[in-house]
Amino acid sequence: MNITYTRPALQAEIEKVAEVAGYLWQKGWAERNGGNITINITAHIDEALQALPALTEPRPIGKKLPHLAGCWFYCKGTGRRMRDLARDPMANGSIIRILPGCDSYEIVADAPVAPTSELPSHLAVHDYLLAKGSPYRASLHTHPIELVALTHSPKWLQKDAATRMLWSMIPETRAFCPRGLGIVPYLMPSSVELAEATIRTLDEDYDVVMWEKHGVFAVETDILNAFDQVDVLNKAAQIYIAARSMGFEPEGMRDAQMEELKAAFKLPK
Ligand code: 2HA
Ligand code: ZN
Repeated sequence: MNITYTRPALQAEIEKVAEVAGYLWQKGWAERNGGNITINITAHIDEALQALPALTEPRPIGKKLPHLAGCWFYCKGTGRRMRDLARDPMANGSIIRILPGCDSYEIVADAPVAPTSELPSHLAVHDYLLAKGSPYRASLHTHPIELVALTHSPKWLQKDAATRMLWSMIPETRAFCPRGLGIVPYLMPSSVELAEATIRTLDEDYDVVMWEKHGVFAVETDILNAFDQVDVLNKAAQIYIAARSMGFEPEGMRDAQMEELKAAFKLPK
């Protein structure tokens, strides 16, 4: 029995995961088992869930994350495909709870699907978000084609070079991704170094971080909003590439137009 069925708020969060997983697949951003989703669902955990026995023995996280005391997460399963999550998120992911001590977890529902190999990095990001009092509860890693393509040129790896170009392609980009695109130079996937660099870059006040020649990592209040930020940024990259394919360098919005937008939307940067 799927434990979310009788809990509309929790069910709604899981349905958002399925919806976004479908978009990632349709966009070609989620080949094979590419990408990850983790959601902090602690706010939706009731006493009956608290009392559920674990499906597995405690498993080590690999680090101590003190702000995750009492937290629960939905996590994509390791090796699972986004296109399968889209059909059945609870068969291709699982609900885990962090155990007292904050350095281990157990799988509680619906089936003992082992969480993503990126779990320590995702949990470290959630720990960081809670520590700073952020309302963000969703984290998304995916491989958006045009954004990844940009990172193959050193030009777009300079701090905020891609941000300024992307913002200037279409006004919505700055309005809806007001913190722009942080950059993390290439690091080994799943490494501690990559997790640490991601947190450092989020802390420089970005919601979306670009991993050179790999993909993006986005955080937001929920998974739909995390997806939207990446979608808006990637759309701007597509416009840039479309202009280049037509044989010219796009002009971009003028500085005065960008400043006008910043004032009108009261944007942070
Ligand atoms: O887990 O994309 O970088 C699948 C990935 C890891
Ligand atoms: Zn990846």
